Amino acid sequence: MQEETFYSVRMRASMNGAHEDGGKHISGGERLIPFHEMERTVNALLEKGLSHSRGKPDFMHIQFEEVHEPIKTIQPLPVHTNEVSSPEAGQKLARLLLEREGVPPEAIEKAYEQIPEWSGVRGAVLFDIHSGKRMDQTKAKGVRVSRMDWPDDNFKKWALRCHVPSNSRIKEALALASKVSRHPAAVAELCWSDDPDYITGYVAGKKMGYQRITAMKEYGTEEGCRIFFIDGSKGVNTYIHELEKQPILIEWEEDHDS
Ligand code: PML
Ligand code: MG
Repeated sequence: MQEETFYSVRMRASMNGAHEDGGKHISGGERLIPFHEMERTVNALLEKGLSHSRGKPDFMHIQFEEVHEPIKTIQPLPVHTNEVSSPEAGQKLARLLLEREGVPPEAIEKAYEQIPEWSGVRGAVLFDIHSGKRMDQTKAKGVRVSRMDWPDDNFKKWALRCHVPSNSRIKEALALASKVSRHPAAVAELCWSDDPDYITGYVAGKKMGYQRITAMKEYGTEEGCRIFFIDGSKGVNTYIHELEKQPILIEWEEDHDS
């Protein structure tokens, strides 16, 4: 039984005004922590938003709130890193992995046609693999997956064991992908960063785990992507509610790794 009270801490930073006033998205962050870590966490999120390769923000919002829902603890998805020689090779592999995870080729094609117009969406786009249509109504905001975290000491142990760089970007991306993939409506996720200095992305799903791909775009570009391919017949609204509200902590146990 969970004894300690946890808090969801969220940050978003933008330039040329707030997001809702058309400002450019710079950075966001989601944490789930006990109260004694509040000061350190708020400072870390402040630092994250202030020192960003997408630019210097002139708007930042940091908020915390007590979480009343019981926290679920889950394993991180298994990780594999695919080295590719170019973004073209990376994108080709990403399409193949999406198909292997169960996304029909026509749906992949339709989604890719719309990726350029979704590159400014701050959160995730939910895309139905049956109708080939976007399901969420969140426009430029996107769906913001929140209330998840991976305590650092456990993450560091995992990173050492799995030969993955121990940085917070990977920690946050894998925590998110692990949360996103567990719901019955989730089929696969496709993601690469909107940061100009980071080109590794991933495809994730229940069967294949978290498949990192070392080049998904050219350095210097600020067009990112986060699409959740979903089975639209399996309760999209409850899925969105879970993504936003269900508190999740990642805790790796060595025995779970095959
Ligand atoms: C992001 O920076 O917004 C997403 C990063 C995804 C890839 C992280 C990794 O596994 O290297
Ligand atoms: Mg970013």
